[in-house]
Amino acid sequence: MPLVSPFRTSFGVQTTRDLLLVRAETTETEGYGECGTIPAPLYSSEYTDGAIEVLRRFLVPAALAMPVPDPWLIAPALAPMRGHRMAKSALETAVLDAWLRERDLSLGGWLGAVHDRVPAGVSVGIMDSIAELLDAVEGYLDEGYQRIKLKIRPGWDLEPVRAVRERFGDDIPLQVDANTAYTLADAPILARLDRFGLLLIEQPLEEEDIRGHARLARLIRTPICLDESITSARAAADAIALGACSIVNIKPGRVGGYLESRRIHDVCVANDVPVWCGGMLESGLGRAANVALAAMPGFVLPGDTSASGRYYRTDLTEPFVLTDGRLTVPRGPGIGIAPIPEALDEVTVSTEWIPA
Ligand code: OSB
Ligand code: MG
Repeated sequence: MPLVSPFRTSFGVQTTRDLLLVRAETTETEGYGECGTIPAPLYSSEYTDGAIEVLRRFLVPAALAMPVPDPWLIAPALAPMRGHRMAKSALETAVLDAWLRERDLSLGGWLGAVHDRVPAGVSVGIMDSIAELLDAVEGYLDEGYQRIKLKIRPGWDLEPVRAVRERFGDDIPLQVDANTAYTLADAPILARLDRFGLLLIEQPLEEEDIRGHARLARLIRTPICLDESITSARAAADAIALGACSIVNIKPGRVGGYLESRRIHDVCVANDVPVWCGGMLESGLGRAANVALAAMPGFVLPGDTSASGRYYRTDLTEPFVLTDGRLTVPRGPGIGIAPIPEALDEVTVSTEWIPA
């Protein structure tokens, strides 16, 4: 699926999204799960062809061997296979969607959502120039986005943040995401971001560097939020206990699905740690589920849950639109939304059916 504009991070640029969907069929209904992987293992160790392979060879057969397709039993059934959380999440979500549809329950209601609509933030990629960045941010603010996240990397950090503050003022909720691009030796540079009153800095250091984040937290005033490092509720509990973060980005694919996402939410709420919902440039299918999650009570910061138009000219589903800077939580059964068959056909390059 072509993106409306290239999305550059510290680890690379995406101009399209190579989308992997899992569809679970039952006798009565079907469900969808979207895999968050990108084509290369640059964000995490997972990548799309690897996810296809592990689903085909290991995960789907293990799920099909279950006596009943119970969403609570999927993760335990897949646990012998290490890692591959995005692939597991796609599979679990497809089964969960079908299971909820059979019971006429919405994902939001089942998760414990307390809001009908959720505030939307937007993640703004690294640009070729400050002028281009300011135009992009202006466009998003005009559309009503309630907070801006700037992707940063060494050499694209202080200047873009300063420029956005100078142009749009100190009141716009602003945060940055480094996607692991710094080391502890960069602490003096990161401390210079303190004066800009950022909501948070997301994942400045390596995924596994929990102790480094805890040390950095004592060297800078901007709150540290972890993304890549938080792979489970246990990882979240450890990072919080060690002082490595004071805010958590919950991205369902990264942690293996919505059940684990809910556990992370609960750990964070118990520790007074604010959470927000991250994204992987999902289509309307992944977005629907993310928006349901983001309606839970601990999600007190706007997430990377942007409208369809921020990513795609034509989404796979009815588009998510921004009204007063918010997206509406789907109410229908399951994830509450389904692909438009023609839109799905248009972008489908291959399908594979694994019979029970
Ligand atoms: O780090 O949050 C990230 C996209 C791809 C990989 C990693 C990240 C992102 C985003 C996009 O920031 C968030 C979105 O879906 O809008
Ligand atoms: Mg991030």
